[in-house]
Amino acid sequence: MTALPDHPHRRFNPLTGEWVLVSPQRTQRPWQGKVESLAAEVRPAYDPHCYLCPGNVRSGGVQNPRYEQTFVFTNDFSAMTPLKTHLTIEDGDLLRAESESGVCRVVCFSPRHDLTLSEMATHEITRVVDAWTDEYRALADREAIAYVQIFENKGEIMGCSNSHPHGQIWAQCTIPVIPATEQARQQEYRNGHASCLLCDYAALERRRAERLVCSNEYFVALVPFWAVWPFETLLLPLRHGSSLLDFSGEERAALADLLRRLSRRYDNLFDTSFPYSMGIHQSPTDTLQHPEWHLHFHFYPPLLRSATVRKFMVGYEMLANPQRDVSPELGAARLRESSELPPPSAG
Ligand code: H2U
Ligand code: ZN
Repeated sequence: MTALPDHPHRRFNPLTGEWVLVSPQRTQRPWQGKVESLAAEVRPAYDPHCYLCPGNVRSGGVQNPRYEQTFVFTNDFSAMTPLKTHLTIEDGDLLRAESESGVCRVVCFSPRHDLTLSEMATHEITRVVDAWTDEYRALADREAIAYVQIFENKGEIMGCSNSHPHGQIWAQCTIPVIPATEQARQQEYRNGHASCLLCDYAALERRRAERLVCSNEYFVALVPFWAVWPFETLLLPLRHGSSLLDFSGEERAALADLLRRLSRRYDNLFDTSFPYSMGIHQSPTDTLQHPEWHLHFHFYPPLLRSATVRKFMVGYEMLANPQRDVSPELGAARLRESSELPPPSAG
């Protein structure tokens, strides 16, 4: 492959089949727009008003146990609920709707109100990975669940409603749009190449080493060639596995190690508790086998050039396709330079 262009070009995302416009010459444009306020608040280890802290009463009236590690409960305001009656509306090809059923869970990462994943010890993050694995297994066993989406919204600007370290799980009876697209692309690649898309991609990125951020014996974090968000990363296992269930305890501990190291790099990049939405893509839990699926995590952080300037998906991006200024290679270099030491803000 020839050198990457330093003029406007578009890049292909093989996981979604979509394109992103890259405009590397545009990073110097002046910014007089919105400036985010991410002032570090001082948080107590226990907050009597937090609905996720141990022993507190949630807004629905249920009391949390005095949990000491991770704690998982069914969301009191679930976006999907178990099915009562299935309804379908079909008025020709233009008006279509159907019931969607599911289960929503909340995963408290730690009893400590003042921590984030980056400030937790590896063995504590391993418990979070184990909780995700147990939840995935239990939900997969339910007949009515075809897909389990595990995710975390971190920081107010990503819509997180509470600063207690937590994530969510939405499990449902159909495969939602983005995983379904990734599934079709992975299947198509497997049919055409007799190999796995993300196994091949991880090997290629390790050879080229332009977009790697950090790695260990079992997992690698990199900025994908087709990244849309300024400091977007993809974290994936080096060996093939379709879901968390395919990985051993030792591998899950290695995953926790890399999650901690990557999130510390994020915090140190702009010296702030770095906001993002992250989530796990893995095999659907329908009745089929899914050898085409390669487990991976997407991190989508909105910050653009400092703790106070964020990316907005507006204008051309709402109407045409995503666009970025900072090249993925530059994003990866910045994350590589960022330290893995505990962030100075860590309490
Ligand atoms: P977010 O901060 O990512 O929105 O997650 C918090 C979730 O916690 C949210 O989905 C749930 C909300 O419905 N929740 C409860 O289940 N019980 C409560 O008492 C408050 C919030
Ligand atoms: Zn709390």
